[in-house]
Amino acid sequence: MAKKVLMTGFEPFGGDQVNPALEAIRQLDGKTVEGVQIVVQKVPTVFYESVQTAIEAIEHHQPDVVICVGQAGGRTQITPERVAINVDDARIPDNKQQQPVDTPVAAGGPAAYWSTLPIKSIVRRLRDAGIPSSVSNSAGTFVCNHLFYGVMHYLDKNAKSIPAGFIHIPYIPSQTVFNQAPSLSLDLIVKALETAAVISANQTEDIVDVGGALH
Ligand code: PCA
Repeated sequence: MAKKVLMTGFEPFGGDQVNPALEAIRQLDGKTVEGVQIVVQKVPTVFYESVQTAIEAIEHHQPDVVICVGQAGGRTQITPERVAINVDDARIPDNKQQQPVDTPVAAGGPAAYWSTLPIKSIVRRLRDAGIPSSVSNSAGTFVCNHLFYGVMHYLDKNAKSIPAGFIHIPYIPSQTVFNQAPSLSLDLIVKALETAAVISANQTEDIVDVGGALH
């Protein structure tokens, strides 16, 4: 049977009109690529509700892989995240005006969860395809990290040992017309996410490759 990959994408937030994560996953909805079926779910940029929406989508679709996608404005590359941490510390309010500071995502949960996606393989494959990519060692402390942690915690608590993780993507050009910030075209982002879905569905072991950063 074809492997199924669930991709989630956030609604726009912080005054932005679009979120490239949502724009990109919309283009992948229902697609089958190299025998891998992609299903998608829009999630609100809201603490807790985002996790609830993703959990409902996991229970509905019963995917083999979960990849959450969010915008990291200012980044220059496609960045699979290495780790989710158990803290919310919001620099700006979410889309429901919640702004938690120094509170755990899950009280009593472990400090962190590692991504279980083959992040080094994804980076290597994207680079081979000429797409800028590197591993990120922090998903921040806003709703993206919150969703990443919440999904990993849910999978752990429910003994669902499927690969899951988070990929941050840069702005698309339409968001940077009036401000000096890096962007990648939507086409390239879609290609990158499609590639990440296929690798994650087909590869259980990650490769060993240098992916560290000094800061
Ligand atoms: N990026 C934000 C939340 C939603 C999104 O796309 C973040 O990085 O936390």
